Amino acid sequence: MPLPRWKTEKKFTPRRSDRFAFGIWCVMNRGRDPFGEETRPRMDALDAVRGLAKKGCASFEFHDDDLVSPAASLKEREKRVRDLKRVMAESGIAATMATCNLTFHKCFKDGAFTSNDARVRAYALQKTMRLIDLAAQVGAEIIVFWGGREGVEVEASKSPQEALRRYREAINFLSHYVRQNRYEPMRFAIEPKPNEPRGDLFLPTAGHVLGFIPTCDHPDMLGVNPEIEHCRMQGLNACHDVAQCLEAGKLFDIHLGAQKPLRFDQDMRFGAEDLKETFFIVKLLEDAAWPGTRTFDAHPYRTEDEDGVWDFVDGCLRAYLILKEKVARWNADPAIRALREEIACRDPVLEAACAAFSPANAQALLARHFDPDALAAHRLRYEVLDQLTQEVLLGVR
Ligand code: GLT
Ligand code: MN
Repeated sequence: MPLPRWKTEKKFTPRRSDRFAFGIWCVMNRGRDPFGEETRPRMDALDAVRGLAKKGCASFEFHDDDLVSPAASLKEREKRVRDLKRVMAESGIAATMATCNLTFHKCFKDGAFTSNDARVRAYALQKTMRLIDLAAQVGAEIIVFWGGREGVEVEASKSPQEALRRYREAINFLSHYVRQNRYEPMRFAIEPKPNEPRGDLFLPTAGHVLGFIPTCDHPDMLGVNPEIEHCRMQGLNACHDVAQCLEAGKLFDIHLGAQKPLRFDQDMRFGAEDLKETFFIVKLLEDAAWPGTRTFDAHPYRTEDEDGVWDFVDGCLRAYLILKEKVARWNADPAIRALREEIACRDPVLEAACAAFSPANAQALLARHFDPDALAAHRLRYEVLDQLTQEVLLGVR
């Protein structure tokens, strides 16, 4: 069978300067789900890192347990870290984010930082401090907190206020640990998710995380890691979630993937669903020249074999680069520009008067005559604007 064109095509070939990354757990994913066993063989973390470097990724993200079993001795652990650093140096790939696996072991069945059991909470802190040390060794400057087990099924089992207080205590403890060890500029990003694997998770949306951050000891060190799939699981507009993090200066990391709304966490290839919303997320990041890493957190379909894993990687990377080109096309499109100018309906005098309160501005606005019917008569040609967007995306503009 002839190769798909993109295997040999120069255009849309990822470069390090595109700052792409994957969680290594995405390519190590073996296709297991709650109803079926693995469909792919094991992939070693170091092969995952090598493979991603070969695909043009600038960096990768990882869990402590992806690299080394929690049961490993200190010696085994150190050897693994040395091997990882060698692979990173050889293949020219960096580690940008590290995260502690506080979900898999059964001791975390009722939470880690929010467990009712003080011993579990303490173990979670110990495991995370070790992960932070590991991150510092390999140069990962972002630590993600995804509280996959921080939640409840039985409301009577846990006070939600108490749980949030415990969550805060853990984040505070660990942020002091980073500062004590002079690991700055290391920063933390909390990744919200509404449910799954728990019935309800604490800190379910970006908005909840943004509300939580200022209540912590070192809010400057704290940001958000929004994931498209987690927003869309709730039927929320993922683009608006990302925008709010960006606007607050709190977009520390991002997880890109695809998801049908209001379902279980599907984690599909970036671009596989809702192209228009995905396009606007790429537009947001590119227009803002967001300096962070474009990280994919999704997994190959369970139907893929070990080669299909790399087709999944190619697909995510190409989808981003193609959408980035569409963004440039959309921004430069004369008809779209003219329509947006018409819609903007600028008035420098009024804009200046509204921009900040002063007694004079308030006076000027109170004295001004407005005709609401005339305001309503301004035509907003959104049908055309949206159709033009569709046509850019469909490749006819
Ligand atoms: C897990 C989860 C992701 C988180 C990862 C970080 S692990 O795969 O589904 O959304 O980002 O711990
Ligand atoms: Mn994620």
